[in-house]
Amino acid sequence: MPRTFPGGYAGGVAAVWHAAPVRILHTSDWHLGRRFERESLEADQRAALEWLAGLVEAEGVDLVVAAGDIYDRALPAEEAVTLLDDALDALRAAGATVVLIPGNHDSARRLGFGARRQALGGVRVFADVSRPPEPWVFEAGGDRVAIVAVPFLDPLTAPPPAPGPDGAPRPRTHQAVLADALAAGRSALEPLGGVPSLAVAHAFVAGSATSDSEKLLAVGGADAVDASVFDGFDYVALGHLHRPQAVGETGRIAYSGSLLPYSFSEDHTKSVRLIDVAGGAVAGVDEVPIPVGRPVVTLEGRLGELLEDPHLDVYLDHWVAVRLTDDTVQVQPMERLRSRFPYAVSVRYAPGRANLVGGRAPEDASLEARSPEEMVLAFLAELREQPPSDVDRALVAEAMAGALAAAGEGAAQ
Ligand SMILES: [Mn+2]
Repeated sequence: MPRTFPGGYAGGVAAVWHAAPVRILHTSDWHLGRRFERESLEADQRAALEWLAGLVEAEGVDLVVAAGDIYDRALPAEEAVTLLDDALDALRAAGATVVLIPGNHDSARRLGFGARRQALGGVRVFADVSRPPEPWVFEAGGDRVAIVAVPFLDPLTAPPPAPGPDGAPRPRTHQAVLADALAAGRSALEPLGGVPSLAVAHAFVAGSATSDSEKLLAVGGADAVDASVFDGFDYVALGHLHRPQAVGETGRIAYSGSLLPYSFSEDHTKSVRLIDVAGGAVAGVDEVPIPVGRPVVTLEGRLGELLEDPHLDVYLDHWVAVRLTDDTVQVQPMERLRSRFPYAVSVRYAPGRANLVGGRAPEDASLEARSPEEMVLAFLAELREQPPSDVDRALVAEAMAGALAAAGEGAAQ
């Protein structure tokens, strides 16, 4: 019986593409070690990676390509390192070779530790940001594909871009350093004589749809690259944007999207891509939904309605963010919401409604008009999701007076 997955995918790809000699799985943005608000995602990430290894085995995947942001942080927690170690073992045991590149969240140096030894064990980590990429030819069942994997290049620390045609220096932008790296990869492909090529990169391609998870690359202008830098490659496996999407209409350049939803703006289905290379060309690309992980939802309404509306039962297993529209401050809203929605992790008052300090709308008090003391109290209230007590007020007043006195002394010196 074929292995079935929710979302309409019934494992039918193998039947259609049975003749395909090289099957590649494109994934990215695992962000191992990431928390959702303050909640651990370790169990969800482990489950998603186990599902991935199961898919590799069921679909006969030869090569898994993870296009950056493997870890969530340059200094990952021990649990995250264990998770990656276990995932790589599971993918290898399922029969795949693995390609990794660091993204902007990873430390290239740390992810690249032991890369030469890892390669002997079937895990290729392309993390050397100091020199142009060299194509690596992967072979399975008589078909070949040349991989040009470019680690995320920070324009400020990567080798400077080559001078322009007029000999003038080019600005240090992500566009320039990535274009140079890919151009080097492209010319190194030429002697291979028409082997199908796959580029791997971590970048924000202009015109793609973002979410709230990608702020570090300064999405929205300076760091965007033009899709033309990927000209000439048969498939481009991208990481960075968390929403699965193709760039342009052919599906040749695509983001697989992240492993799990990592922010409330990611209320779409997560997926991975299967790429088949056969007879010297890309023979097909398919999207496989990821049936693991908690979906996200933002609910807006009055606290009483949110606690009772039976239509909201479908969100009991979601990560829930709440925007309250009550006109008055509610008592312990988070605690009450959690009694119904166990995975509620964020509650705010909708703009223009009661805020948590004294029931005054935020618009009434612009930042300039508020005293430092009010700002600290508002911050405390938001952090703890309850109004400050008299003791809090007294402590803040005392601390402020002390700080102002100290600042006065400092200014006099
Ligand atoms: Mn990224």
